[in-house]
Amino acid sequence: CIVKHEPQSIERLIAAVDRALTDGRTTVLLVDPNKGSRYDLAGLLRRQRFSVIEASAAGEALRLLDAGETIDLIVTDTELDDMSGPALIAEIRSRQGEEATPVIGLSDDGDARLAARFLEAGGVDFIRKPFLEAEFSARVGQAAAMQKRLQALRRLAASDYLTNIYNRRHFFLTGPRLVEQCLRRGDSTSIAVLDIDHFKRLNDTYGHEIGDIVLKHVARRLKALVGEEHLLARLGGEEFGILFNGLDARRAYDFCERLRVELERSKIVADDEELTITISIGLATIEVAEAFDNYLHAADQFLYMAKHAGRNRVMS
Ligand code: GH3
Ligand code: MG
Ligand code: MG
Ligand code: MG
Repeated sequence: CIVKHEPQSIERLIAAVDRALTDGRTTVLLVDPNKGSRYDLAGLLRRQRFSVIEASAAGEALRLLDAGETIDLIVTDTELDDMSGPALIAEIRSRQGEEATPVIGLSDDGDARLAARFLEAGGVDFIRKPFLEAEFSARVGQAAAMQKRLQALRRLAASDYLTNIYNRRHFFLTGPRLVEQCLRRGDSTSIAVLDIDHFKRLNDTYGHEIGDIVLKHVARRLKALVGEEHLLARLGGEEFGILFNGLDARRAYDFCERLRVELERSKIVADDEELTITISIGLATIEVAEAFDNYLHAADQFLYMAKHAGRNRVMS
């Protein structure tokens, strides 16, 4: 395969970061047991055009995080009734791991060692009360901008540059965790490997650029059909992977069969050509915990069988 995308991919990279930086508002979770001070701080944050969610204690803050609220940054008083600032950070980190939401601490306590303790625990900044509004806004603004940049880079690291769906790296990083979750709740699950039939012939006939358009089309259709519930990625070349979030063998098979038929029917317009493609799918069901590679290997073997049986079919 000839790689022709280098200059374009750098532009895409910059554009994606820019988009992420301007896209959507930043949501701040404000934790303060004191109603009056919470009201003032929320006012300051809203003036900075942040969306603000309020909590009066650490427990409430953790519940909001557990509930999956979108929270980009946490601003917390470090003397909460139910937990210290450093303890709250430790709790957040144990739940969210490396990608934990950044936390800024606030305190009116005179103890000079507090800032060091808070920052050592993993806080990104510490602001002593009373503070100048301009300084508060500048510090919070900077932390929020940094977090947005980090989120944009994480998104980029997880996405395939041609098709914009998840890449192989993301599939292998998050797949094992999803399998573990499924098995822990007592569900079996399935993994599918999809491969476009005779794609080399399509490239040879219409050219690599048209091949790319077809790949993007297939990825877009798959994304629309698979949705957010299951994990879809481009594994490489003209090959895609789906890890089903707890679909058993029967339901996964029906799902794959539907994908196959949808793609077979789908008309792809590229330049003046109207093209159609077919895909072959290998599907393996996961019932017991094993190395993630083994699941993929099993699905690959079924894919191989599907190809040999004449392509444009699902084998499991
Ligand atoms: P089969 O039905 O057995 O899967 O045959 P195939 O031709 O699809 O499979 P093969 O593995 O022989 O060829 C895959 C082709 O995919 C070869 C390669 O040039 C092409 N390819 C891989 N990545 C890209 C890409 O990013 N863009 C384009 N246009 N083609 C690509
Ligand atoms: Mg206080
Ligand atoms: Mg192929
Ligand atoms: Mg292939």
